[in-house]
Amino acid sequence: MPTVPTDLRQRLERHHQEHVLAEWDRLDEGARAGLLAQLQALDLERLAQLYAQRDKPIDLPAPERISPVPIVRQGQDEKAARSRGEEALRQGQVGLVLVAGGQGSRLGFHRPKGMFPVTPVACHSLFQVHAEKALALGRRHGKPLPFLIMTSDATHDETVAYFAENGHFGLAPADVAFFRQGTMPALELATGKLLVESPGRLFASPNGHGGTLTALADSGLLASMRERGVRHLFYFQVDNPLVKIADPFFLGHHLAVDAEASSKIVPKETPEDRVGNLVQVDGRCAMIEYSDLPKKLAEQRRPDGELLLGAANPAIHLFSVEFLERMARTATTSLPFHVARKKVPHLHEAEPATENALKFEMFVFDVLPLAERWCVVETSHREEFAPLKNKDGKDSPETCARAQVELAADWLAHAGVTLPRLPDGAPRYAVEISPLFALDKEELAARLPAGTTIAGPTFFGPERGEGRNR
Ligand code: UD2
Repeated sequence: MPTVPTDLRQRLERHHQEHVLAEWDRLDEGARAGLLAQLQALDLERLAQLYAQRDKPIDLPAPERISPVPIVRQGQDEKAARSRGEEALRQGQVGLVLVAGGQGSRLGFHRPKGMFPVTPVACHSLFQVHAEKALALGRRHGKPLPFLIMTSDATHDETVAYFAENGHFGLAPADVAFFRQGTMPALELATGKLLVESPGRLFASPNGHGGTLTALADSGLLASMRERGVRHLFYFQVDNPLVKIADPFFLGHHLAVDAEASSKIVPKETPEDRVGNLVQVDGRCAMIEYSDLPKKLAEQRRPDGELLLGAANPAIHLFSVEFLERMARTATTSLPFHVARKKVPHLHEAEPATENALKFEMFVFDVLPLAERWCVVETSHREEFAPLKNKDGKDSPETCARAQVELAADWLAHAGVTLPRLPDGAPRYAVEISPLFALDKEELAARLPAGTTIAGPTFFGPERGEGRNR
């Protein structure tokens, strides 16, 4: 039977955490081994520090150090950027990193969020949309893109099984890799004590999307990307079906300045938008969460009426592999943990009425100021950002489906096809364009059969290479 090493017991006592061993004598061999592994991975010093600083406001730079980021506008150097990006895709220099460790709890969907049926006609899942874009992009440039999917303990097994059951949506299984992010324990808000989920098991939750850095390196995937000749990784979130995966225009601008980290932004609509703000601090790119941006700064406007700090974060980035390697070596010590107060049910409190715990997460955008060279490229909500977050209202399945139909309507209009509308302006029928039918409006225009009209809910899918009324 495993025993508790003396030095571990002493460390726990020194940090007043010995209660985690209360059930030790009643645990079987497997449970003891599991608990020991959890305890040995803990950095009790750092947890104590995080608890001590729980009320400390985030260290914001003085307002005079914060300025707008320079932005590459849509269409800027379009042709040159696009062809540079396409060349990198043809050379197989680009890989994809999808972060899918979060669960759809705000959405009321108790499976990996990527499995949510998001598309307006065929009800394809977020995972299918992303995978088919990757497939189509690889086919277009004659080089498959490695597709790396970050999962968490909560989403891993189901995600892996889902891809396998669906034949990896046409991708070669060897091009798809799943890697699991790390976890962080939670502390009791009132006492700073580690929370115990069940006898022999600490409560732990995913360590935030900042965990991508160490998880990519620890899984060996970063090294295998380098061996494969991949030099840049396109990073995106699972919840946005509109994302233009490895957009050649974005890639081209990133490559033109030999950037280590690049980000897309969308114009902020109001000062109160609940999105991160991309800003410049001392000449470096940085993100300030909406909750941390002082109201006065958030409300400042330029002479033309636009918000001065109006660059919102749709969470779309490009990172050079070299930069990620450097970050992975230093990230665990240089990335801050963000603290959130949450209700966490645990062994001694099954249904907390109020926030009873502190959870800690790292955020991937905290690496942005560490990039020596960077660029920021503009996109729009309409073309590229319709995140699925909530059950109802803003960013819900309904708004997300509508955004997909509106984008399809724009592409159809480009091809000379009008989507009929109701008197209030809403589309009369839902329309969906599979990435395997067309990846962009130019491809749609080239593929649409002459005389196409929309007379019912319509899915332009890959099956017969033509639109199909449903
Ligand atoms: C994020 C950004 C916000 C805004 C918005 C755009 C943060 C803190 N804020 O808000 O500034 O740009 O996105 O949509 O990120 N994930 C993991 N592991 C984790 C936590 C999250 O993989 O431990 C993934 C999750 O599956 C999702 C993404 O990261 O794909 C974003 O997570 P979120 O929905 O919690 O982010 P949100 O809406 O707070």
